[in-house]
Amino acid sequence: MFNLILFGPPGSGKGTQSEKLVVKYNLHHLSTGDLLRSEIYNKTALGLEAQKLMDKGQLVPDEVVIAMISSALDSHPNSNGFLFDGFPRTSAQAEALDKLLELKNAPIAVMLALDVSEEELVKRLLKRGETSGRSDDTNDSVIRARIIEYHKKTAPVADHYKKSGKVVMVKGEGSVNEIFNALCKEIDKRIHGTE
Ligand code: B4P
Repeated sequence: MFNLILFGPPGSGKGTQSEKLVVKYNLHHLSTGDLLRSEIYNKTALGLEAQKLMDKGQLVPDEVVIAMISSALDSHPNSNGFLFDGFPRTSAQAEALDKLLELKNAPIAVMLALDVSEEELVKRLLKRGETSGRSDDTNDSVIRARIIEYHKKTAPVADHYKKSGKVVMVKGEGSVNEIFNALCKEIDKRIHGTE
């Protein structure tokens, strides 16, 4: 089982790259953002609560997303591996994930961290907001709040994995294919021992 985390600030391209990586490496895509948006779409109690926080650019409580990930892992016992997209986003989520994967004897192999400037992030998200219907993408101040939340609570997650030498920074600006190729190079090194 090959497990990896695609990491980076809001709008860095995690979702975009994940879609391509899961096809190439036959991994199961676990995006907490997508799982939460599906709860919102289905108007569940969890979705209604999550929407209030997401609309302010804030994170959803750890216990909610940890429970979602735990049940998603249980539903795919024979998976070839998981690509975690947008999770873990806090140190508590990282610790919980390590414990869940310990039970499967399949720790995180690598954290690939997309590096993108703040101006580019805001530009991308406002552009997506024009067509996505995502309420957290249409307002400049909500986007900035998400980036502040990222620096405060999410950036320390990389320190957690740096301790075990698992973090690789990848340039997240350029064409989608250029970035995809750079990510594949890092994955191939770990899967096949080649580039
Ligand atoms: P997420 O759904 O995780 O999404 P994101 O951070 O907004 O974006 P992502 O990095 O995936 O960017 P994308 O590829 O789409 O989070 C949304 C919210 O959910 C959070 O704010 C939080 O409230 C909540 N949440 C989620 N997970 C949580 C957790 N674990 N704990 C607590 N709360 C949680 O790309 C963005 C745009 O850029 C797209 O329009 C794309 O087309 C464009 N783009 C991508 N690559 C590009 C490139 N190379 N060049 C130009 N444009 C590019």
